[in-house]
Amino acid sequence: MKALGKVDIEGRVRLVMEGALTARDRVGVQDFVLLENYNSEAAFIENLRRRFRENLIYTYIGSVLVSMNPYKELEIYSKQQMDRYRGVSFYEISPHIYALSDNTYRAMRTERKDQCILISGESGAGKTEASKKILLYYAVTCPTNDRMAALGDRLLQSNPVLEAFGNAKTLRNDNSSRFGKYMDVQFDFRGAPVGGHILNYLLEKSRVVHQNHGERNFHIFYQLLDGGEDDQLNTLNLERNPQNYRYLVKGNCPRVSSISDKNNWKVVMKALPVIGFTEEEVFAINNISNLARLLGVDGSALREALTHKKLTAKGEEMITPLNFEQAEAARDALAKAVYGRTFTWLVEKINQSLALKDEIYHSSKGSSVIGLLDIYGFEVLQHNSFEQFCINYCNEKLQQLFIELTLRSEQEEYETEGIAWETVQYFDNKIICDLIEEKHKGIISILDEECLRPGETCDVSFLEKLEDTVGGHPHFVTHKLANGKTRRVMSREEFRLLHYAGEVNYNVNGFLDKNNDLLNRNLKEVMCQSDNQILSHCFRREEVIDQKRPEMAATQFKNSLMKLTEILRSKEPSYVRCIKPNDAKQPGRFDEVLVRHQVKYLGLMENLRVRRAGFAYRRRFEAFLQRYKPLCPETWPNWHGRLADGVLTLVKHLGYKDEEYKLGRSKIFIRFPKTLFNTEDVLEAKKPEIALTLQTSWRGY
Ligand code: AD9
Ligand code: MG
Repeated sequence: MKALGKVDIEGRVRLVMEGALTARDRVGVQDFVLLENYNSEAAFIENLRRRFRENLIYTYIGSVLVSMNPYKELEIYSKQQMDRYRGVSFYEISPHIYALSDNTYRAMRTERKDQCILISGESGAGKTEASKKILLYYAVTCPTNDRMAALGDRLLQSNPVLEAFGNAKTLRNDNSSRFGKYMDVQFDFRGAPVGGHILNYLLEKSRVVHQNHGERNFHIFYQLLDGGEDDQLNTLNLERNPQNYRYLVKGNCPRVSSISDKNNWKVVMKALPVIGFTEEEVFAINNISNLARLLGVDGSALREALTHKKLTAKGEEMITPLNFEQAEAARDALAKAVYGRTFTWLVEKINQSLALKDEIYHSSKGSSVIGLLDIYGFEVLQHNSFEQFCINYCNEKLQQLFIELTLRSEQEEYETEGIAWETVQYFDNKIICDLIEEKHKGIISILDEECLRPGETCDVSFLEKLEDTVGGHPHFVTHKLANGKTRRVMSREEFRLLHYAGEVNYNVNGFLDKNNDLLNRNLKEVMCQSDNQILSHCFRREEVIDQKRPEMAATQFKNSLMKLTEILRSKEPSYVRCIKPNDAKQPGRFDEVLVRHQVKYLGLMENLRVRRAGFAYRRRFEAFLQRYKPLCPETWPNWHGRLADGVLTLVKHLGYKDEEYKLGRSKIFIRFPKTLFNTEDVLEAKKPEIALTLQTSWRGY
């Protein structure tokens, strides 16, 4: 393929691959709105496949970026590539995560409106990688001075630290995020990044004490054992082999070929001081990695607390011994609490380091924000539990927001342009969100009630309660209700939700405990006396004295999601929809069944239908004229009248029929891709005649 110098719409010379200009058939269309048959899922998937084969992993649906995980390093993320995308209009150049990053940034600067980028997709689809690329783009391309450069560094360095503590190897992804993350990057009036803030969502704490076969505990444990200095391990009384630890041995998977724990340990240890952790804090963090020992608390008090339960009944304290299982459960609860709270502390510390400094804050009036959401994707495992229930509920909420916002923005665009809106049929998943979250009647409320109800409650009584209350709901099924009607056999301990993304069976075992998330009071008492500075920060005396019950886990999560949707609603959204090509984590493999499933549940066909409601393609008058004016003697070389009149003269000359297009206030809307392709072909054919150095093509690559 030969590189040619081309002039783009803004008159700058760019390099374009010659072959790509004539390769629509080989590499598909770069925007799904240009598919002839936009209702055909097969055509959609074929387009994805062609592009994937050519390593073209990005494709648009209008302004939404669809990203395929290539499972290999592509040479498309260099500084030169970043420069290519700076200040360039979205559709004038091949689709890229940098184009979306740049576009969002420019929208923030010119419209002075807060932005957010929502990244979704199933586990292993490439969400975290995408969010890192966006952050890198801003860190490299935004204006900065020395002080700000340090901030960019801290933003980037927070990633390996959070990943060490919050990510783990799962069957689906060797580096799976086990927490949700929303990060705000704040920019000053000059467009320089000046601050950041992270909100974290529901860490999967149960992983600390249990891992499924082939999975691991959080990366940090293996990093410490593999990468820690001998002295360090001696002080902590640790040995290198992870298989010797109860909490690390369950998945029987101490090593992962794609991961170097030793190197990652070095990266984390380097990153911690950059983010502002003191030496003592770094040491204290290491201590926590050694959960079984060295909690910095009095040994006998801990033993007592782990084997006895303290209850207050009618104002009197009673101490009862625990049986073996109860004591094990108490130990696990303690480990989970310690890890979970340490993680929260870590995020707080990172936030302090990223916080907008006072003096910058006051000088940055009119500053704006870009928020980045990288949250765990929809999960269907062999056994789905409370964690999957929360994760999938979260995805359900985000899908609802996505549909609502894309529809709204389309309608608004039509309104602004003065073009009649044609109603689109789509599935509104609000009904499923309600089933889960509705006050008093939803699954979460019923779960809370069951946790609080005095007397004998258990997971099965929760299931029965569900059957009584939401049994008639069209998206809810259990063994009893199924009545032999379902295809898949269900056990008596499961309920099934018909999510927008597909059916998932949840096993109720452990739901009550996980929702309660309680730590015995005497364990809390011991912990708040810890002389480890992090733990004494995480376990406060007030908590022991205050008898009020904190909110249950699912309700806490529900409330934090409500807040998150409010934040997102207040900003201008952009979307990255990630797709995983195969389950084997291999490059070059395109598993059609798997891809089709994701296209379905990401609602991409729906998205395309909304985007195509009536019109395939729209373009601002000046851009349209600039590109096609050589095709009409009256508009060539320049049109001096009103832009709309120029466009009208041009399309009349080209023979557009009335039903093929509409003129809005500032844009032309074209109904069929064919019309546009024909015009492109005319332009191509006329090229030698008009002796024009062709502008960058928008199609086909
Ligand atoms: V999960 O819901 O946190 O389990 P993610 O975040 O969607 O999941 P992640 O970004 O971690 O997936 O990607 C999984 C792996 O795919 C990465 O570790 C890379 O090995 C690979 N990947 C993803 N995107 C790219 C890419 N753009 N280029 C190269 C990639 N490799
Ligand atoms: Mg991730």
